[in-house]
Amino acid sequence: MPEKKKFYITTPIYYPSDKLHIGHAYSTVATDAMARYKRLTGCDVMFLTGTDEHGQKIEDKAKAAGVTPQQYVDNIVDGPRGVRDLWKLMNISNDRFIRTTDDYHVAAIQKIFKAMYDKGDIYKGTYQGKYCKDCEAFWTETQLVDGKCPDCGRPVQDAQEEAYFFRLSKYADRVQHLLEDTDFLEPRSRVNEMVNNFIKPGLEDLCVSRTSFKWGIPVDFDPGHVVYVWIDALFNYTTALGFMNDKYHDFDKFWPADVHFIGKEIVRFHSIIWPAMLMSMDLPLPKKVFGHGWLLLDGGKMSKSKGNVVDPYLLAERYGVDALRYFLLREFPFGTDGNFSNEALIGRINTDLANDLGNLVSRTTAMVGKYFGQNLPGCADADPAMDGELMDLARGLRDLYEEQMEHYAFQNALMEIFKLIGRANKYIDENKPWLLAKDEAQKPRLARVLYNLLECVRISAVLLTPFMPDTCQKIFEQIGAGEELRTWASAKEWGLLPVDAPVQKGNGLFPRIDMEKELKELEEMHKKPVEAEAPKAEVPAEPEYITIDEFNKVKFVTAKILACEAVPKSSKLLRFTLDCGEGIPRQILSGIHEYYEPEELVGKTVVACTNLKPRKMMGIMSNGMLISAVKEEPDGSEKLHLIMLDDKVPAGYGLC
Ligand code: ME8
Repeated sequence: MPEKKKFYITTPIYYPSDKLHIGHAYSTVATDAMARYKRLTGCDVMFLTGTDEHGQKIEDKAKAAGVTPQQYVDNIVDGPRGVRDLWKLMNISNDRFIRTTDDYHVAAIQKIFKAMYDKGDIYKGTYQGKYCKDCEAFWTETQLVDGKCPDCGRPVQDAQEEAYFFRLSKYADRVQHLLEDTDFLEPRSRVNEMVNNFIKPGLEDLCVSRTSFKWGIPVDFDPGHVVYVWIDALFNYTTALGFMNDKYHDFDKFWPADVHFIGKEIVRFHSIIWPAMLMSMDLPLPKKVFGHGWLLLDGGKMSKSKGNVVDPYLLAERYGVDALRYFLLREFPFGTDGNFSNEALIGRINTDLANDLGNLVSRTTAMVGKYFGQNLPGCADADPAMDGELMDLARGLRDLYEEQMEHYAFQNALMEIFKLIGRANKYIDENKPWLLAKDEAQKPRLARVLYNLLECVRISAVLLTPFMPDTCQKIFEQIGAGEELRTWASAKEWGLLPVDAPVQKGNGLFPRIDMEKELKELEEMHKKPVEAEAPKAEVPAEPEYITIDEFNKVKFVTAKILACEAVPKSSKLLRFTLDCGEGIPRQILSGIHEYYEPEELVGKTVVACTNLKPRKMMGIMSNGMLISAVKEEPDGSEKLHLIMLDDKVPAGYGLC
């Protein structure tokens, strides 16, 4: 068997500084469709996604929430309705998920940083410039737009600190050649922007460490510095395969990546900085970087801080995952921006999915059932005049689709499929099966018409699978197409469905939505804050702190056990006579008999709290409490160890 072609594709790794929105889902759904398409064509695919978890923004957010940065990101990544849940819901078929806080990645980044430093490509200097906290990006004066961050338009801060720099300038010529003379970066329109705005004015060396915050990967040979986000983030594409670590072992198999899908605002990092860093590490470059457009809301970028985000959970739960996946990739050309609106989404569901695809499947399967029961009988031969155009269209579809998919033109690929679906619906009207059914002599022709429709449905469904996996599964079940009729090869072959395949009409695939009513309901919902729609993921509650004065109120002293005996009639209590350095012995009762025999404790030095209010137990006064280490087991039982000190510690010392 010839070896399968490898295909390595990545999404950007997401900042878990807030819940993800539909713009994030756009990148991931596109990557998923591409990965599924490549698997369909027989490739050995590696699809990587993950989260980019370091940086000041996350440190700040965690602080505001009263939790550690690790707790903060853990909750957004793994908590309820977090990143992983969202990808599961959206049917994302990633093979791997990297978190930049994963130990193997952290250690690998330290090695990579050191290797670039040893090579002389990273050096120490002083950073002076402008910093955008939201984008975690440094800018020079000339790059600012109206004095503000050129990416997000927010104010920037002056920044000056000792920092490490990457010698980006050294690689300027090679990167320019890569961009101008190869098709490394797509769409092509982004090349000019990169060359004219960033390379031609002179590439400046890049600040790659920070000392002003702690939440990052420490530079292990210079404490106080943490690796600044882009080395940490970009090399995820290699560490997740096992580069500079032993966690995985498929770097040689999958690197270089076939394509990185990314949003347009991070094209600069991926098409200039990333290749330069790989050059520095003497690693092969990815074959392609594709910078897709943004989903806009009211003409502006979605962002949590603008409060104009759209919740993908809400949309998927309301309209179905496949409808949402289809809409995202059908409505907007992948390379350019598109305006998201509920009207457009509902419109697509009603026209393409309910009217065209849904109707074709339900009419065809219903007619087979109505006129023939579950199976077609033998069919008349195809009639070139009536059937030829439809059959040619179906036979030629896979090639047209492939051409578009190979260029990441999801919209066009879907349009090709829907041309066949539209043609098939028209074919029903032209052939009027309901009239054929009235004439017994026309039954073989009727069977042929329905068979042709089933084949169109089958071929369309094979090619739609990367976009709407669950729906296509249902379609295959309804038309009785087994696994071998769902393959890439089968999508080019007309006439593979057995004539007597068991056809079964199922439930409608996409119910029509009453646009007016739906828009009204959405409007009502949007009056509420966005968070109200989805239960807020639980951020661990802020710990209840006590002040130092409160702590100092508790008096702990070292105590020597002078005598110890069991309390009569109690299975738990032991009576201790203690030297607490007070001149006269102190009596304390403690419920630890099930853990210790009295005689083994005499002479030991322990810790007692001596200002706990005295209380009587079994009629005997207890003047304090002995301190133990206690652990509650999952079955409700406890493990307990009396805290014992070195016998050399004298009695009566306070603890601080
Ligand atoms: O940029 N429309 O993370 P991120 C389309 N951690 N795409 C959008 C979008 C929108 N409205 N909003 C966001 C980062 N995106 C870095 C990546 S990769 C080594 C490090 C896209 O969570 C955005 O363009 O801010 C980007 O590609 C992705 O979501 C992650 O954005």
